[in-house]
Formats: sequence, structure tokens, C-alpha cells
Amino acid sequence: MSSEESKEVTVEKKEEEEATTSSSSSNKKAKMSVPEAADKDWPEAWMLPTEVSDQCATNKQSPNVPVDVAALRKLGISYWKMDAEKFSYPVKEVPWDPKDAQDPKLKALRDDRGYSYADIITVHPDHLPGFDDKIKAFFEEHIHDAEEIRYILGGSGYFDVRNTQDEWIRIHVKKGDLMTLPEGIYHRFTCDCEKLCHAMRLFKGQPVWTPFNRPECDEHPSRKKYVTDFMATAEEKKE
Ligand code: KMT
Ligand code: NI
Repeated sequence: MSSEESKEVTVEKKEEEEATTSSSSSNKKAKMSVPEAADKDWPEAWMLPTEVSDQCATNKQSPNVPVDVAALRKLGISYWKMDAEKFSYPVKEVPWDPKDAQDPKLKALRDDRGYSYADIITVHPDHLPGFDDKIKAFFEEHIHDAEEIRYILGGSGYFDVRNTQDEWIRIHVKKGDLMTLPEGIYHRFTCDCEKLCHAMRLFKGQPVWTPFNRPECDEHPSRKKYVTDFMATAEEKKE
């Protein structure tokens, strides 16, 4: 079974099913995890050149060096395709209250993964106070001590992540993309040339957005955890 298929199976263990003696179907209801998107639906990703002069430009190498979904998964990235067309969202709401539960897939994903907090912001000169400074801060290479979860409701942008060779991968996120970056991964964000990114930020528990910039964060426990969880295994798999 491919890793993609295995992600789509129910998470309830067989033993738990066997332990259910009652024939009542409600007792047997399996807890479903919301399946990640098929590889073909993931955002486009490519290698950046070592030097980038305009952070908002695509900055593809010539010829382009695409990065496949397997490589993104290995770095600990997850991705769900959402229906952002069907539901309406405010330009800004901090925190966001999903009135009548709204999108059932989003609700299921939040319940499933414990994303109890959500807010909505719009990265645009007219909607984000201190746009220029914020954009600079987003583009500083950093980590967080928690997962970074972003659902793009409109517009687009680039998340750059470091691969195990410490090279930059650029991921082009657009409307309908819900992507998670694992705790401790080196990353940065920038708008693309459209300079508009309407996004929901999700979090488990009380949100902490503090970035820890490189290189000061090299010894941070979250960085060490990331290295153990994702870089060591990637090295081992190469052997
Ligand atoms: C981040 O972490 O860089 C951001 O929150 C950017 C705005 S959300 C797309
Ligand atoms: Ni970040």
C-alpha cells in the first residue's frame, strides 16, 4: 500500500473493532481521518537558486527543478485541498468564529487534528497594518515551536522550506490550499507578485506565532526535534 493510500484508511484499530461485541453500528462507527489530497492536487514546488533578488518573483532555476510530493511529505509537510469557493470568509477576524460550523470538511479536519483556534488575516498593503515590516519579518528564515497551519482562502503566496541538504524549496500556495509545516522546519513566507494572500491561521490551543530566527534557533529544542524526526530518517533511507 502506498503511503497515500495508508493515510486514507480509517484510523480505528482492528482490535478495537473486534472488542466491540455489540452489533450496534453506532458502537462500531470508525473514526475517519480526513484524507490528504492526491499527489496531483498538491501545490507546485520547485528548487530556488542560491541567490534571490526579488523575493516575490517565481525564482525558478533555468531549467526549472521541480520538487515532487514525496519529497515534500518526507520533510513532514501535509496538504489538504479545500473548497474555498463554496464558503465565504471575512477579510479579517481574530479569532475566527465559524458561525454555523460552515465547511464540514474544515470542521472535520479541525476536530480530527485538534485545531481549536483559528483566525483570518489578509496580507495586503490595505489590510495588514505595517505591511512592509510584516512582509520582511515573514521572509526571515525561522522556525516555530509548534506546527504552522495555513489555509489559503484567496490570493496566493510562497512558502519556502529548507530540504535536508539545506537548499530552499519554494511552494506556491493558492486559494483552497491547506498546508501544514511541522514544528522546527526552517521556512519563510512571501507574497507573490499579486501581493494578496487571504489566509486562515489554525493552531492547537492558545496561538503562539513567535518566530525563532536562524541561526539563533539552531539549538532550539523544536529544531532538534525536527532534525531527529525528519532529517535523521531521510539520511537513513538514503543508505
Ligand atoms: C507566516 O507564518 O509567515 C504567516 O503567517 C504569513 C501570513 S499567512 C499566509
Ligand atoms: Ni512561520
